[in-house]
Amino acid sequence: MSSEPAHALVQRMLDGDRRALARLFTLLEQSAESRSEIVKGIHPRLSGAYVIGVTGPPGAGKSTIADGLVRIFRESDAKVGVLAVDPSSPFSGGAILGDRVRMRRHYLDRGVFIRSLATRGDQGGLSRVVPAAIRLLDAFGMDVVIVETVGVGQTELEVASTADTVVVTLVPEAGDGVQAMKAGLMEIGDIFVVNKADRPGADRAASDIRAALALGTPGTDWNPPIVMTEAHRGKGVQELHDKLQEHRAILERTSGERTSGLDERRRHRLRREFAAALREVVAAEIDTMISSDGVLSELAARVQAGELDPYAAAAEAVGGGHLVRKTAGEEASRPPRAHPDAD
Ligand SMILES: Nc1nc2c(ncn2[C@@H]2O[C@H](COP(=O)(O)OP(=O)(O)OP(=O)(O)O)[C@@H](O)[C@H]2O)c(=O)[nH]1
Ligand SMILES: [Mg+2]
Repeated sequence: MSSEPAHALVQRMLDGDRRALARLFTLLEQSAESRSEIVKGIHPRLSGAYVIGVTGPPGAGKSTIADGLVRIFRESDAKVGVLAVDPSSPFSGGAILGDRVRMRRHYLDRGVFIRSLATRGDQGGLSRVVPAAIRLLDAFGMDVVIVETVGVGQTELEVASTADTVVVTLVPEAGDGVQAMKAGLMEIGDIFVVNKADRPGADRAASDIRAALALGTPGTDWNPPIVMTEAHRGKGVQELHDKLQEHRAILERTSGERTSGLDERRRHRLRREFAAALREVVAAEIDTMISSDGVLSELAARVQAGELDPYAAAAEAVGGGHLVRKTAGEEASRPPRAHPDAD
């Protein structure tokens, strides 16, 4: 049963089977092959779920906020998927347990699906797995997908910034705002949250954020709002939800011939997804070609013999068009290429 093929699982998932959905997530994380098969299989069933990114420093309350948002979205019957990327940050080791406790509350609710993705240490993992996971939840019928990522590191920021609406969560602790600026969080936020507003310094944090935002040059008709929350008590989360809806409405607005901001963001996301898929496919192709007879293994041998440095060899492989695996027929019918060193 564990070896049920991906396409069969996809069929069951599309019929609403949650266990099939869970299995598909495991496959997505496991291999590039099944990832491509799954993404292909669900493609006709995508319906453009709204993607909300929740990012910020470790322990800021992102999961608590996501949980509060789920509750509010469910009141209007919207189906919600949550992806928690690397929830077990070393800074708040209790998070996994916390996530599990919260998860239990939504466990019997068929309109909610929460999944943790472990991609830590795998630089490309995030950009490959997260978009595919969003697609999976979309195909399952989720109206909204919340993606929680820790706002540290370039890859995390890039993943977060491809959401339709990005919520940056900060806390009143001294210096947090400055760190956020350094980490590049100020640039990607559509909505800022000062969580743990029950702690001293919340107003100060909000005015720091306001000041930092004023330095930027957004040049749009959206002025990122700052929402104060005490997420552990559910306070302020409704206001955050309302701001999310407002931002979405503005993004969906089109004026004249101009494409909507939403289309623009999604095009950006699709281009990134394409680039990630391409890198994945090309990398696999290189591994195949280099370990079988052909120009790449010859170049590898020359590097091994010290005749060429690895970069010169790579440049020759690309420049010579050797990354295209040719069939026997093609090889025969093409005129021989001039050797790049010939002149
Ligand atoms: N005092 C206070 N504590 C809060 C508030 N919101 C969340 N917490 C607590 O802060 C801790 C961390 O919350 P999480 O929601 O797990 O934070 P997170 O940002 O998801 O953490 P990581 O995923 O590990 O980065 C938990 O113990 C929460 O109960 C708040 O508004 N005030
Ligand atoms: Mg968390």
